[in-house]
Amino acid sequence: MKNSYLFLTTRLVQLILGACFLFSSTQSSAIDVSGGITLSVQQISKTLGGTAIDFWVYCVMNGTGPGSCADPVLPGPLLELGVGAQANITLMVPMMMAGEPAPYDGHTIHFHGLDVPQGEDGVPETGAATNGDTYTFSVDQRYIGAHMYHCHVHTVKHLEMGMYGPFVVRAVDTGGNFIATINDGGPSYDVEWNMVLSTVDPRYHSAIGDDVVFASYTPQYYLINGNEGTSRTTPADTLTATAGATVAIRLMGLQSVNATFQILDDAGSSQTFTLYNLDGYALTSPMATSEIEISPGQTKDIMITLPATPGTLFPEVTYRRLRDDAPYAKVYTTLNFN
Ligand SMILES: [Cu+2]
Repeated sequence: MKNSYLFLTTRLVQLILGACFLFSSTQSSAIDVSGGITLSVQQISKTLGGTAIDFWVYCVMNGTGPGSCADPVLPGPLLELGVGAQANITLMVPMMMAGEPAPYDGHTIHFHGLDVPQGEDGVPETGAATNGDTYTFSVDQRYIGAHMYHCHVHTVKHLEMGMYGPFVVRAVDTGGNFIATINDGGPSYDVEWNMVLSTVDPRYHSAIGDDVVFASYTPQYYLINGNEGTSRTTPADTLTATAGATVAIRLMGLQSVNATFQILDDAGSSQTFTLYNLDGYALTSPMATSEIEISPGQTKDIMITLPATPGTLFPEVTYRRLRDDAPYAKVYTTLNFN
């Protein structure tokens, strides 16, 4: 009886989720890395605050070889992996970086927060190849939730150059199909929204080696999912869901400064949500709160139940200076429900 109820609930969630994804956020569609995926790195120019800045981004390699992708954007593609499945990811490095001594002249993928075998960890100092590699590993149910990946070659430089992206470990049913729960045995949600937090110090983009610039981080641009979002009318990202839906927001801290996350209504009052996972691990007791810190390198998974009547909420991130927590800037997003 319990099993058939669970099955029906799961099936219902899958159907609802399928429908909701039709009008979810601007984020590109997820890639299940158990199917085998070849990533590469491409240089792109992105205009922030009216200034063109070069980035190096992970992207899905197309047919013409390393360094050539169909749609290279910041951040890299959303990668996902079901519990029990094996990731099969190949990184093709287009060329070695001029001006950087070996082994700091190539790239890797480091799966931040996942305990993968050392040979799959993408760290040059422990022997990872930087001229291209294949990453195979699997994950258990402890990891269901938000993680992230980034390059581990001269990380201070390459992270800043945009070499990062979201990684989500999925719960699965007995058939291995993804199910939308926040963590192992946790509540199901209707819609998922991944938010990659990052910051940009343009000086880092032209410096190499041991340049003294790297000793002092001074960001000028503040992003969510690669966009600035400097006001409520120009949000970094927008999600549209159904009134009354439960929304999982997976926050991934790839910025290099402090950050505070809140969800406000039109009147500016902060809404209560529930924190479920910290760094991709389920909390023993989920915590109701209206404000959380996302430290550099940290992930947090939260859920909010939207009001039953149509409206708009405004999730926002305040970026703050590491040294004294002084606010730099807010980045706004919009959550519509109707
Ligand atoms: Cu790199």
